[in-house]
Amino acid sequence: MLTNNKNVLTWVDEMVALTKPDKVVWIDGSEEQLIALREESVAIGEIKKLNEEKLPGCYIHNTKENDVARVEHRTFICSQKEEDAGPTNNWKDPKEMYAMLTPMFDGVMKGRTMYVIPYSMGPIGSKMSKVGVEVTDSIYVVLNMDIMTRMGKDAFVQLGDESNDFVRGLHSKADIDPENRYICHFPEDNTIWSINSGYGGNVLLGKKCFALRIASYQGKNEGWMAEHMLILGVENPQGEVKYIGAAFPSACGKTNLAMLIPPDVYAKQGYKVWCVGDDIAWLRKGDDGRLWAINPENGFFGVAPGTNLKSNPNALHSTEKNTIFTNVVNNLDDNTVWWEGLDKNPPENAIDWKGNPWNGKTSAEKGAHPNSRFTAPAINCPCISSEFNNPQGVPISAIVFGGRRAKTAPLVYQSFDWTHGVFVGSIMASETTAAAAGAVGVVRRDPMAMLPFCGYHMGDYFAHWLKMGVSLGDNAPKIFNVNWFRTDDEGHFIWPGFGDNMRVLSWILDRCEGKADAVETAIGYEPNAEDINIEGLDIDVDVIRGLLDVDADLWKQDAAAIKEFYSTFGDKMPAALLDELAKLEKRLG
Ligand code: GTP
Ligand code: SPV
Ligand code: MN
Repeated sequence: MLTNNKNVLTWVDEMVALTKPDKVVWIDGSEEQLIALREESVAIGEIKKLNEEKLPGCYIHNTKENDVARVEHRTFICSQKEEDAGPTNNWKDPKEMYAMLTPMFDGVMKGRTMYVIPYSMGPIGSKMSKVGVEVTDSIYVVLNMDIMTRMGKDAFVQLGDESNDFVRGLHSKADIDPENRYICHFPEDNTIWSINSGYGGNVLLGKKCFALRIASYQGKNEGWMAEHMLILGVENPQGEVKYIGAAFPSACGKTNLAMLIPPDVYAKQGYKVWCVGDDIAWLRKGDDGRLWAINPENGFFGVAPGTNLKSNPNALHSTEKNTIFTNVVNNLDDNTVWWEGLDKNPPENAIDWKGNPWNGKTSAEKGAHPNSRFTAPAINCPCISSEFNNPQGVPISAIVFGGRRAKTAPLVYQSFDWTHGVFVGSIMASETTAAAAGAVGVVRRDPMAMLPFCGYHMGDYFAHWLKMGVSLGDNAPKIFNVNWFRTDDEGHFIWPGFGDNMRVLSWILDRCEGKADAVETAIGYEPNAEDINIEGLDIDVDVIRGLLDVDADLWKQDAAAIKEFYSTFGDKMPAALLDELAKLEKRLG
């Protein structure tokens, strides 16, 4: 036993009585224990060791073919009252859900080992951090949680011997049966139950389940925010660093933006970008009245396809050691990994993500799953921020929303004020991606990139955002919206994106400091096309003008769709946002 905390011990006893494992192993986080677990995981064929010279400490894992992404249709928020989950979540009465799941968990770990994983979301010793305990029958989960969280006995020190404030996570792979797969949250009980999956977002319970769904609910009650945001710092040539939090939906560019390398025109002046986090931010008003953010995670669970030395060298370097790859290609010639978009030289003698022989030169099928991922320690990242472990977090100057929009949304615009900024976040829409099961490329509303992750009624969530703005007052960050994904008539992306997104961040920070001009449009403040630095790019200012164009007809159609979307929230929809919509319609004419 690693703790004397009776609340933990009683709960673990209950979970053991329910799932009936042959053996219970408490995870202390020691290297010795991890070495033994990696060996065991290799021995049972769950993971395979990769080339120790080329990829030291790295492993590859394949999930079942039916188990490659989050499953939103099988994800539930089980609050006492249905209206507390709201219309954007699947809801079931907690009593009914426990009653349905209990027989499924009964004896599910017979013949297996239960691993008890204590972990901290956020730096050990930070007032903003919170503790979770996950019990699981998967070594893969233990090894991933080791990278993604502060795992082991320190987490119990963080919790203390008396506290009952920890998130109880129960996970079993069971039979990986997609028909009986459930990812269930009981926000009022600080509890998550997940069964019949082995895929990241469904089973690494510290991530989306705790750090967003449960934490967003806690944040509403405790006066802070849990958001689907990267955190980055931009250092100017004088050495001052300003921090930005940016919310984009899954597979829409958070990891890439968080680690961007400024283009030459900025680099040679001395600009640098530092990564604090790539997926989740916990934000709180500090003693100085500003908004401060920590990254609750300790690693990156990043999208592999498209990651290469040109698009995101920092992410690629992060995966060069102590990384777990899931659902990528295994190159058998040198026992390394490959995925679409890594380079133009796919291996010929390889195993694809389904575990079949694969020849990248002749096969018509993709070798890596579009949602294949790497789990890499944050400390591996060449541009990891010096503030990564700072218990205070970092002060946020700007909040940026964004999504994949082929047409409507311009490259960048700024909200008129906080309330309008909350409106801008609430009307976000994006094309769906492979990060969740279901159709890809369909435009859907995804407010603040939180549609699949908000653990309570989205109308109340909007109200919470508005309240935070009142509390922050003049110290509130400025709010912006970006779109890297506008396409031309042939469907090609117009904006170069990736490192060149620095050119847009630069305007954003200049606006925060009152150093850049703007034009008032119907949707918000936009840069003058000339104020986006295009030195070194092979596009001219007219292209920028086009990217900033606001098509009133498209926006009128969008306004109608927003009205319909808003109506689903009934009387929980804050009047201030309905008012913003009316004002937008008026400005559009
Ligand atoms: P999650 O981990 O699912 O939350 O995703 P994410 O938001 O971190 O997305 P990520 O940075 O992994 O990018 C997802 C995909 O978008 C990758 O295939 C990238 O190559 C692509 N992408 C990222 N940034 C840009 C950009 O600026 N322009 C274009 N065209 N594509 C981008
Ligand atoms: C996302 O889908 O937003 C991810 C990956 O970051 S997962 O952990 O599966 O949620
Ligand atoms: Mn994400």
